[in-house]
Formats: sequence, C-alpha cells, structure tokens
Amino acid sequence: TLFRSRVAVTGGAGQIAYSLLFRIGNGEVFGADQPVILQVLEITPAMQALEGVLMELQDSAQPLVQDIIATDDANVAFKDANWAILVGGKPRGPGMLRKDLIAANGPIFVGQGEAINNNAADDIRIVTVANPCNSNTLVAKSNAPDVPADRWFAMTRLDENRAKAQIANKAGVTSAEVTNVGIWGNHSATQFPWFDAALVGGKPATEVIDDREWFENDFLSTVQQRGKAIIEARGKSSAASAANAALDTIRSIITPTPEGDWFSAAVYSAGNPYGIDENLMYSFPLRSDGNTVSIVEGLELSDYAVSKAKASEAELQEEREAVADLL
Ligand code: NAX
Repeated sequence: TLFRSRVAVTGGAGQIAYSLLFRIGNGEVFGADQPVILQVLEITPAMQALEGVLMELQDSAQPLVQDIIATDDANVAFKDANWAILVGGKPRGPGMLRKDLIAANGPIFVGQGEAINNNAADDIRIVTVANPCNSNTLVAKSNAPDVPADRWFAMTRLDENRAKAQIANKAGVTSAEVTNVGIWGNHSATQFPWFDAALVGGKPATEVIDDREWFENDFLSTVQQRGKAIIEARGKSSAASAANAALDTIRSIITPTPEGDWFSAAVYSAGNPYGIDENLMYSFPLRSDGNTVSIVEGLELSDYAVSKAKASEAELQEEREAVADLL
C-alpha cells in the first residue's frame, strides 16, 4: 500500500539536514515506492541558505519527492506531518556549559512541541537529534499534551552504531555481525554503551574479545568521546553519520526488530522495568513489532552496568532541573 508521508525536518540548512533530506528523498527509509512530502523548517536568517538546499533537492529530481515546503513557521512545517525529525537548534558555543546549552535550546522546543501538538497528523512520531536531545524532547513532549508519550524518541543510535563499529573493528568482523549492543541513558559522555549482552556472530562479544579491561576503558571512552574526536579531526561535528543514524532510528521503529536483537533510542521512561526515574527521556534497548516500540524487559545488568545507568540517569535529572520551568 502506498503511504504518502509528510516528513518535517527542522534545521534544514544545517549540515546534518544536508545529508538527511536527500536520503529521505531517495526512499531509503519509508520505502523505494513510498512518496514523501518534505516540510523543512529553518529560522528566518537561514531561509536564504535553505533556499539553496531546496534548489539542490529540486535538481536531484527524486521521483518520490512530491513536494518540498520551506518555511520559518513551525505551524506550517508540522502541518499534517507524520514524522518530525528535530535537527535544528542552537549549537554549543565556545566556553558554553552543557547547562547553558540546555537553557538556550529549551524555549525552541517549547514552541516546537506546541506546534506539533496543534498541527501534526494523528500518527505523528518524533525523533529528536538536536542536542541536548534527551532533554529537548522532554521539553517538546511536555508542551504537546495531545501527542501520546510513545511517539517521542531522542537519538542514541549514533552511539549504538559507534559502539558496534568499535566492537567489529576489535573483533575483525563487519558491523553486521555485531548485535545486542544497548545504549543506556543520555546522549552525552555519561551514556552507557552496554556490552555485556553484545554478540559477535552470535557469540558473546566478551568471549570473542576476551579483554574486559578494553571494554571498560578504551571501548567505553572511545564511544563516549567519539563526537569530540570527530570535531577535532574534521573541524566540524559529525553530520553524515548522524543523518545515517536518524534514518536507522526511523527504520528500526517501523520495521519488526530481528528475533532476539534490539536497538536503542531514548524513550519516555514512565513504566520502565529498570527502576529508572519515570519522567525522563532515557535510552533503553528497544524492540518494535513494526508499529509499537517497547522497552526490552528482563535484561540482567551487572552492578557495574547499573552504576553506569544510574550515573546517566542522575545527569538527566540535573538537565531536567535546568528546564523545570518549561515542563
Ligand atoms: P548546524 O548548526 O549545521 O545546523 C543546525 C541548523 O538548525 C542551523 O541551520 C540553524 O539555523 C537551525 N536552527 C536553529 N534554531 C532553529 C529553530 N528554532 N528551528 C529550526 N531550525 C533551527 O548543526 P548540525 O551539525 O546539523 O547539528 C544539528 C544538531 O544535531 C545539533 O544540535 C547537534 O548537537 C546535534 N547532534 C546530535 C547527535 C546525536 O547523536 N543525537 C549527533 C550529531 C549532532 O552533534
């Protein structure tokens, strides 16, 4: 069946969108036969740059793209949208603390939450990329009371993909062989890329790579600090890999998860079976039946893993404090 999706993307003139928009237009996410309408939001000063991106989108002549709407009005961007990919936000400036970034971005997500609430289609689902993505999503969600809690996702898939790549590299296999990696907590340096249940070619990763020291030190810090390493190498933050992870996230949400495996994204934590604070956007291992996404139950966490998961929870609680007046 044809399902014409209206896909709203914010931050359309930015570097992630420069990869994301074209790949959505290619049919990589919603299907090679599924038409899409792109609804792209920018701030007024970036509308000229966005115009250039639109010209390039037109010049790509992608058969699935039925229409492209460019706007600086969130009510227009989210009108009847089936998906909203929230990429736009204020970047972290020099000397800016995480707390300052949260405070600077909070108000943006109040307005976007309201605009989603008032305009989006009934089946709207939201994936937030813009940092701090967990707390931005919490703010937007709090300002969109009519949108069910299970529609909101904040992206930790790039972290998952980075973790898989590190394990694959160490084991000398391709990433496709690595499954059951889970990201717990915040998309930040406190995230916990959980490796205890990870499999390499179906065997425990911790047996294939018999080096706990590596997992707890090099692996953990490489994944946690990867964003920074890319900025140092490239002079700009990760963009193509971030767009790729956003597409992976959507694909995982709308596709039944392979038997026994899981994927990660931050979801609203109410009712989670792991004793995490119930009012956070917190990343857990998830499964989808192709429509509904749920937290994987019954995973056994070591004391070490619990302490890591709790540390990230504590950071998210602090972030929530910083935006308390917007919730
Ligand atoms: P850019 O600075 O290149 O683009 C951001 C765009 O957002 C700009 O064009 C800006 O004008 C626009 N914007 C700002 N406020 C807006 C608003 N209120 N409405 C609509 N658009 C608005 O950043 P880019 O490299 O594309 O990164 C975008 C976001 O992704 C950043 O917040 C970044 O921190 C975050 N990331 C998140 C990742 C994740 O794994 N969750 C990884 C990659 C990336 O760092």
